[in-house]
Amino acid sequence: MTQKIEQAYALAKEQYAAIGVDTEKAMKVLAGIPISLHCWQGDDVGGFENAGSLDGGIAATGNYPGKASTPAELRADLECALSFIPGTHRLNLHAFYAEMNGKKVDRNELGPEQFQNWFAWCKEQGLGFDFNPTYFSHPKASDGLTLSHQDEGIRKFWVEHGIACRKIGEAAGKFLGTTCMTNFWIPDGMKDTPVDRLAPRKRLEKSLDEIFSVKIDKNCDRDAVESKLFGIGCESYTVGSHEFYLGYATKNQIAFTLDTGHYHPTETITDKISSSLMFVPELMLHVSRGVRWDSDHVVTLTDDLKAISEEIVRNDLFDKVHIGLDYFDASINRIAAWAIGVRAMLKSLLIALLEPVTELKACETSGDYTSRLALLEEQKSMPFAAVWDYYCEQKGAPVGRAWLAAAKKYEADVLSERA
Ligand SMILES: [Mn+2]
Repeated sequence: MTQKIEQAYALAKEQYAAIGVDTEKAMKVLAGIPISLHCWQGDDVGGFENAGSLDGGIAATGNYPGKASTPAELRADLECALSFIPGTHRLNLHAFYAEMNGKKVDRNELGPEQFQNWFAWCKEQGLGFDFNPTYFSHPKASDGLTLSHQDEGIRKFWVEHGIACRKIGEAAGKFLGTTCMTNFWIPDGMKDTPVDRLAPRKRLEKSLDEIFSVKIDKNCDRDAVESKLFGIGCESYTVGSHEFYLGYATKNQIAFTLDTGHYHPTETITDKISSSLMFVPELMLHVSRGVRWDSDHVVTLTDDLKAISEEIVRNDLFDKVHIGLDYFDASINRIAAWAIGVRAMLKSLLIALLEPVTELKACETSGDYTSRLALLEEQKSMPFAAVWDYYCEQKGAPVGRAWLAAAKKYEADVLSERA
């Protein structure tokens, strides 16, 4: 521990103690919050099926050299990113990152055997495992419809994929001893105004009912459903809209996923956290940063991000809110993209954990909105960075900008050697 970091922390600790905030406790809570690290930032949502280009209304822009193209490369890159991130976290994997070992296994036939290397790697790295069925970049999804498809054969195929994925999640949860969150997002929608908005939604409900009717161990795997506003090529209608899935999750008491990029450009998810949790048992967050649209920019320490963390911390929702990231920027070093996003997420949580919540709530309860506003404003210039640096140092993660030089070195030594 360098002396300067210790001295800065000691001063910050005193300053926070003076307003009734325990920095040691804040760091202890932070260390217990895992962030689910999305594998798909590492290869621009490519997957390992070599099925062709990315579709499903999502797009990664940029062509930065050195992206991972094998499971071994992706895991090595994740290990590099994780070395820049303090704490113990989770892997969020999509089904099309399966390892076939020379066999041809279609998505409806996937099983835990195609994910053994991922499971073992998570165990070795001390990571939890979250999972996602992949309802895009596949010939049977080429017309933009999957679980809501009018063709019974195609719909059934995707139902089978969903069931297979829940079993994979269950196997992962059992193997790793930590519950897997399996998140369902489908791209289904239409480019132009549909005549019948109802029938596809009825088919989607039927498909989900069929998928979730298969019994799995809830201690090992739990289901989450993710809504969306629109995608590229399906601007006019999305079958799995916000209202559809909030209703479905409420009716069936499963987790609801809030993706920060899946709402209107001026709409944030902050206020949806407490209101959804009135009626659904838990939430999965897909934290992203949309710029003008669902552009999936790297998460940074914005006011929006801080507001999300404040909601979680002020209401003590650590057991009910699962935090995952969901973005993909192909225009910069992909490992740096992970490090920047996860570090920003953790910083926002720490900032929230360093708030004098009891005092702020007392101001509000007593109607002293002057003090509420004044204290929130003063809070912004408290020395959270000294606590963050100390936390990183304690956890053996790089302090401040130090990680960037290590990322550049990995780029020069490893990424630049890739075809
Ligand atoms: Mn998402």
